[in-house]
Amino acid sequence: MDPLKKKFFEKSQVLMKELKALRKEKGDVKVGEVNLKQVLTGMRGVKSMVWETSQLDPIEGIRFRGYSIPQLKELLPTRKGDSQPLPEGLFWLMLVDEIPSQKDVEWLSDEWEKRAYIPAHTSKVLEALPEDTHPMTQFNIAIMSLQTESIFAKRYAEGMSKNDYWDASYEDSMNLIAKLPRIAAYIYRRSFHGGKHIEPDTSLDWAGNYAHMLGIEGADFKSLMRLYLTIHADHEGGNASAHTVHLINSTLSDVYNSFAGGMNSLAGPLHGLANQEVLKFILELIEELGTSKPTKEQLAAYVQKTLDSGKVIPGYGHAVLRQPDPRFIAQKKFAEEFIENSDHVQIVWDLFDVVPDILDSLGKVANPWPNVDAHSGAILVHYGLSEYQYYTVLFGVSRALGVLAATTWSRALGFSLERPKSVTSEWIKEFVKND
Ligand code: FCX
Repeated sequence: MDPLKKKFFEKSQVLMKELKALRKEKGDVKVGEVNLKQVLTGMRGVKSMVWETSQLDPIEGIRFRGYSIPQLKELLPTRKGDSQPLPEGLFWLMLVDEIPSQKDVEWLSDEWEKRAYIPAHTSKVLEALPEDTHPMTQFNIAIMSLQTESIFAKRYAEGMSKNDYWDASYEDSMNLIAKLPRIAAYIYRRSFHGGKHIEPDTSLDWAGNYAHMLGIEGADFKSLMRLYLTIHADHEGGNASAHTVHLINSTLSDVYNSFAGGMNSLAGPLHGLANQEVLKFILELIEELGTSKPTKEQLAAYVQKTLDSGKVIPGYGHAVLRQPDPRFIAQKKFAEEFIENSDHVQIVWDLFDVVPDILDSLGKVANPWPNVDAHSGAILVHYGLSEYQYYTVLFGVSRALGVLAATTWSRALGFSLERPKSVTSEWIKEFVKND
């Protein structure tokens, strides 16, 4: 058994027994109440699932196994000569709740490299699609085509014991994570660079190699990708993509089916597609205002006009957060350190000064602050990755780390098929009649 899997097995066995006992002894303890507003507005705040890998606080933002993003930047191993954390380290932490050593992350980089093989039919499936198919659609189709490789599905068909679900799920998760940068880079090169693909550099780490295969060279972009793929990895279990993965996987559908479903959630503009929408918004405002150096007054008027036309301001607001997103702040810090004289970055910073007051003035927006998607596009454009239709794929590659670590836990802990209760509006009217 590999060292990560062994650690996971030992830890998950202990927790599985604890949770079993808790369910038996304290199963009737109430963990919260649900009001009608929560039923009518997307179940906000209803505690209804266990997600080991991270937890979101409205004010502090995300904590991965208790560590904030600034703490992770200090604690997680980096590649020699680089300042940004390696996503391998975050995956290790999320899976086994331990900060890994340098040797551990090097082992994981090598392990993913060994598992990165893409079957020939995946490129054939992609090549059958029109080149202008949205990259997220291609990403999903490619993931689904990889389902032929599922160890879980194969072993289930052979009669696998439920005690082994976690094992097959771990293997599928490791394999899928290993393959994602290759299929994601393939999609980028086929969509935007005439299918001129770039061979992987196996001496690089997972994120560095992805940056290389995208065709954007330079140490700073590799550094950015390490940070990007770390900070987008997980946002507890209730967000739409994570929850979709959790729901699908609860049916014992394998990791490939589950992750593809999650990516379909991420492809929505209120969720992961917001990163493409933000850059589109910035490019359109530059076009309409006729300048790439608009004043804050011009920006404010443009934002107001966007709201008046019944649209949202992409990259602002959040279902849980009530402060500027620490993932936005981490990207801002990166831009301050690495990028000089970018009009796009300056617009992002000026919007940060202008948008919250305007959203607040509407009197209905729960969180007027920027989220993770408000910043990424402007930095990517600086390094030459300007095709914004691709941005959500980057988010998706990263999101695999969190949701697949969490899914491995779900199978080890033996979580049940998810099945909440729905009601009709007729039932609601009747229920509240005498209140
Ligand atoms: N611009 C304009 N209006 C906004 C807004 C924004 N950025 N954010 C919220 N509102 C509006 C809502 O549309 C809603 O209006 P309504 O009552 O007329 O329907 C009202 O404010 C209350 O919504 P609120 O409770 O604040 O927010 P929700 O929890 O319902 O929705 C999202 C949260 C993120 C969906 C919302 O803020 C939004 O649409 N933001 C823009 C899209 C975006 O950036 N999404 C990315 C989010 C995230 F980071 C990610 O998943 O990647």
